[in-house]
Amino acid sequence: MTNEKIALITGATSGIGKATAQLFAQKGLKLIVCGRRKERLKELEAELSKITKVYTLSFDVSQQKEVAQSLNSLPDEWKNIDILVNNAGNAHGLEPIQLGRLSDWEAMIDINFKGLLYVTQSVLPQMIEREKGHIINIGSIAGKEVYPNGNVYCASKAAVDSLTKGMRIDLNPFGIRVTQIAPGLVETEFSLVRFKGDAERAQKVYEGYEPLKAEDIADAIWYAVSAPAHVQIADMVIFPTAQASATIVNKKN
Ligand code: NDP
Ligand code: 8X3
Repeated sequence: MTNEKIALITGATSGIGKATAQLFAQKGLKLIVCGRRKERLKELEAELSKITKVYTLSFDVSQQKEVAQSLNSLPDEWKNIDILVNNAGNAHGLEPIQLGRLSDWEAMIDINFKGLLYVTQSVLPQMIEREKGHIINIGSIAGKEVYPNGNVYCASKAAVDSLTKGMRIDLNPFGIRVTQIAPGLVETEFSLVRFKGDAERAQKVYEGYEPLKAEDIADAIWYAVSAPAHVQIADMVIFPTAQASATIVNKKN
């Protein structure tokens, strides 16, 4: 892969998105790294610009106007995005439906699903015009199996699962590849966000077994991105070895 390719990664300030940005930089891709936390974007830019060209964009994926304005503001030399990694997202809360908070539900629908659509809508026209491009949507095992108290998060990821299939069908005439990566348990800031900063509760999610690392998912994304042009990885489910389904994890304590 040449360093002419440009990848845009949402949610690059942490976890899977950050590890993907670091791997893509090592592989020589030019990077547009996105997230809301500007300080973290600056730190990432300082780190990665030693090895590749980096452009930072700070926006909230759930705000359609902000998304469109940010992406329209890209200088001409950054506009032709070859690889879009729709990664930004989180779970907010883990409660039975009758105890769920409206603000959490809206955050998950607006960020995980509508945000992915907003970013895709802004990036797609140039891919369609050039009849090339690759979109990677980060779904989840939660989008394929529902687990107790997962309700709205699972639904938001099931929406990503369906949307990925729909995008693949509609973009087929344009030679644009569409991939879903659906991880199981990955140790990132995910649980810290889900439990609203309760670090002790978040840590417990990853105890008693070896969870995936963000780098494991970055490797899978790279596999899909670097496959020959005639190969389209449609969907990849990735578990830690200790995990067998959304609800079965072989914990040793
Ligand atoms: P992290 O919490 O570590 O990272 C989430 C990223 O998303 C951050 O960079 C955050 O950046 C960004 N983000 C969140 N909300 C917004 C927003 N409104 N606008 C813009 N960016 C936003 O979690 P992960 O790395 O684990 O999560 C990445 C993706 O992987 C998510 O879609 C998640 O659902 C999915 N996933 C995670 C799994 C896991 O077990 N960890 C398993 C399966 C899927 P910032 O706060 O700076 O905006
Ligand atoms: C993240 C994995 O199982 O916590 O999507 O939903 S899980």
